[in-house]
Amino acid sequence: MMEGSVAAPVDRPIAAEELGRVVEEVLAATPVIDIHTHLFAPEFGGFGLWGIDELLTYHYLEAELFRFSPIPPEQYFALDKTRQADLIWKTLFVENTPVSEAARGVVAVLSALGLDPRARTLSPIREFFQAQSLPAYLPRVLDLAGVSAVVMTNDPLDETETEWWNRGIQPDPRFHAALRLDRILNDWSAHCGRLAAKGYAVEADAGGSTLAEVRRFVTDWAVRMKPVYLAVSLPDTFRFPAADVRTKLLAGAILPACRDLKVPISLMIGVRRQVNPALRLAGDAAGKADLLALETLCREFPENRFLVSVLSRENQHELCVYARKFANLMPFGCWWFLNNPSIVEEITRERLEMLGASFIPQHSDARILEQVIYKWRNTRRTIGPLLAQSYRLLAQDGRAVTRDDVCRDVTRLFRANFERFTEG
Ligand code: HDL
Ligand code: ZN
Repeated sequence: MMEGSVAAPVDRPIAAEELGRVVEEVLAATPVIDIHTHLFAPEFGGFGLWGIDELLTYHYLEAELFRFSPIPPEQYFALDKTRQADLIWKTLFVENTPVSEAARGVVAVLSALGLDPRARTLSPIREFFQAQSLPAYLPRVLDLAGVSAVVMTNDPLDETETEWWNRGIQPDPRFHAALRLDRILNDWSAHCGRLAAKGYAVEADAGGSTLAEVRRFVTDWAVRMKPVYLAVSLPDTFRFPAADVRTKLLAGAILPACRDLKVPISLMIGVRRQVNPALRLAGDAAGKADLLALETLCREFPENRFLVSVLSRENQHELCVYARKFANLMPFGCWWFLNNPSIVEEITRERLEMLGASFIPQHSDARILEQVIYKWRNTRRTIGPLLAQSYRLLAQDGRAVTRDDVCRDVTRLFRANFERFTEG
């Protein structure tokens, strides 16, 4: 509760001039479910990234480094993590002003942890992180971010990750699995041999018993991971149906597996992978997709649920239109290059106008633990005024809202829509 504010009775209409404050209070008091991240539960050992060196070598900041520094990428990547972080700190935070979204995010994290974002060197900051112990530090970070649950990204064909699963680990209950299918759906020819080597009778052309065996592989991993959804990122060139293996596998194995498992599939559409391979993880870009594929999937597979994010700003409005046509389509997040206040504002306003509170506004996509602090602070700071403005317009049109209304809507947007869409 903000100092000096008196909580209005929950059923009293909120005066227009109080709306901003009440929405801000309710957002601050409502822990969110972060439905797509690259975080790992602490039980995955070193897989879970945290601390200043990881924060600074985030691929968003690496891309920005190469715009300011003449260092060739291959020379940068040859440095060790500490030297990489030192160079990024000096270049983006000391020699220049950290005004970009990703750079300002590191400043926000340091401030939230009581550290000096104007430090000339990283030594004092490193000392703080070296003094942290994850069991006590992780809940502190999630509390600072107002995050109660996190969905990971789990790849059943990543040998280092599967080693952890094969040890029978039980992830911290705040961390949920999402079974990621990129290698199967986007690069079948390179990975079908690995399924065959694991005893699944699959073929390069997806013929024979491939569809049943891919379904068995996914089901076997779902038993271990207990995923809240299956997921795949898809290129801007994605078409469905098409005369390709992806169509066969999606229609004949993955979507049936989702129906068996009673989970949605998350489609993240519009990524152009490795447009500049020299930048490694920072080398991906975005492209406008043809969402006719999504229209076909939602219509032809009414028993499946589609959790969808699109990477191109130009695809956002049509995603809203499709969400009005298909109740089995749940738009979510302002993904990756869209997660900037100017674009989050535009996307969220059109979603509120076209969908009411029936969508999932945001996910963090965090790769490093502390990023949830700034990504969720930004989300609350950007979306709060938009929600308040929707209520202001509603009041002007004759229906004031109460604190109860605000609590119900914020809970639906940041928790209940996801919980309902993913319940079996
Ligand atoms: O494919 C994805 O899940 C993307 O989110 C990529 O991981 C991307 O590199 C990313 O981290 N975006 O925020
Ligand atoms: Zn991601």
